[in-house]
Amino acid sequence: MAILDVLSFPDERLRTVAKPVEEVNDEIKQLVSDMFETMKDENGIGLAATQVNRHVQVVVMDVSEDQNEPRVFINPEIIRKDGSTISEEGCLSVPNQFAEINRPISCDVEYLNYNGEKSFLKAEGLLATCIQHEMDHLEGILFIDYLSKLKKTMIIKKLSKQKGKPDRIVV
Ligand code: GNR
Ligand code: NI
Repeated sequence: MAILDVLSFPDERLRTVAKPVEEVNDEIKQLVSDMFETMKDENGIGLAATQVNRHVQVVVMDVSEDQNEPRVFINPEIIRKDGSTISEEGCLSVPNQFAEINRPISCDVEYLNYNGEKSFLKAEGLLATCIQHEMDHLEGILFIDYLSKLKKTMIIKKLSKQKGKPDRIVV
């Protein structure tokens, strides 16, 4: 078990597109276990492998109140999405910044589970929002990419103050 470093914006490695997992072997299982440990340590409800600089299609999540419903999604694909809802999102890679984001309210996901078996999930509400947020990471997309230029610039300014770095970031 190990706690991994989480990349934060504007790290370009967050823009990497993840590759599908070929086989759910011990190496992937180790990554899943380290990702759960990292997610809990950071008090997150989800984590994509991209965020820990591993560019494979692996997502871990636990959106339950008591943090006792761990979920693993390997090679997830959204096969249906419906409706729309606005909810507040945050991201461990964009620390302490939150914004209202519009996404489909429900979706169906096909994926491999921890045992490498083909699985299916009907998701709505927070579960649907979170799986879409995580799957975006696997494609190099961050929630702030959906914001207007003005809102994105505001968040970037706050982030650079927070780090005390005179980063000049062009959106
Ligand atoms: O911990 C997290 N909370 C959260 C809240 C609303 C919508 C999405 C999320 S995911 C985030 C953890 C994270 O950054 N996952 O990539
Ligand atoms: Ni995130």
